[in-house]
Amino acid sequence: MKIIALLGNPNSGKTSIFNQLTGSNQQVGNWPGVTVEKKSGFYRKDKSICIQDLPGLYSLSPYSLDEQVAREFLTKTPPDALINIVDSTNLERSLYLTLQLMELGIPMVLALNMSDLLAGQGKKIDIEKLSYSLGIPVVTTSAIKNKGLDEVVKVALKSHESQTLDYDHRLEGALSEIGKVTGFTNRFEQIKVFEGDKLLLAGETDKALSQQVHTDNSQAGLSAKQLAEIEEIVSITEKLMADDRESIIVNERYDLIGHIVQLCVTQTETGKINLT
Ligand code: BGO
Repeated sequence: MKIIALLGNPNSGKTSIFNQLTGSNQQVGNWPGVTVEKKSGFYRKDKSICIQDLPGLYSLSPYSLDEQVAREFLTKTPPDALINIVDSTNLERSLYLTLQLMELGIPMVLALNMSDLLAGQGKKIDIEKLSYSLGIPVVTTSAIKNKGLDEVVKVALKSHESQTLDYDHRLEGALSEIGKVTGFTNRFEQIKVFEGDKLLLAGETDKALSQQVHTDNSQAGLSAKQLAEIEEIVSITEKLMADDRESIIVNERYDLIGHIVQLCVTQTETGKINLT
């Protein structure tokens, strides 16, 4: 049985795509211990594929219950592939979650949904450039027109671990040092340690992600000595980059997204609304 997880911002069209892919074949319940709805279902064209819906989210920081549920699922029981559903009329905002999902190292495809609305906005997205600059496959979809949905499942099943996108060399140096100190080879974990993520530093994370995605022997939970070394690495980087740890990561992501959007999105004409 292969498991494909659907992830995206609220209103990206995730529910519409889940319903199209699974039809009436759905199980609805709650995630263990919380009142967050859990929906999964078999792909209607191949019952050996389970589609797991995850709550709509903007980040993988454990601020909201929805984010915690999604993050716990992704790190403790990594699925075979992710479909990241993106509202193509809001590409810039949506890519913030995309970059975080890519850091998990799970095979992933980007579903550029609401593609039917792009022309009305006078916008065009160069799919090849977007795929090339992100290093993951991109499929154009329209849930409302049932377009591209089978293709996105097909591509998800064939996709490989996503490439790593490089940030500023000072941050990359710090992440590499954190990797040496902690033994974490997974980029998601290295970045979370750099950010000072409370769950990860407290050892609440699970080894499953590292063991499934990479064959290293990451340890959850860090010693006082390791924590002190991490604080030194972070403090040096904060001085070098003249910013605080969390802002460094946020700004690096937005810089990268800015470049990608500039490269891939063209304004063909001003979107016009006809009221006649
Ligand atoms: C309403 N194209 C278009 N045009 N619309 C889409 C597409 C697409 O590809 N995909 C989804 N939508 P959810 P989340 C609505 O409900 O799946 C629409 O939060 C309305 N409702 O139909 O719920 C979809 O699960 C009244 O729109 O997203 C839905 O990710 C008027 O996007 C909305 C207009 O989709 C969110 C729209 C009473």
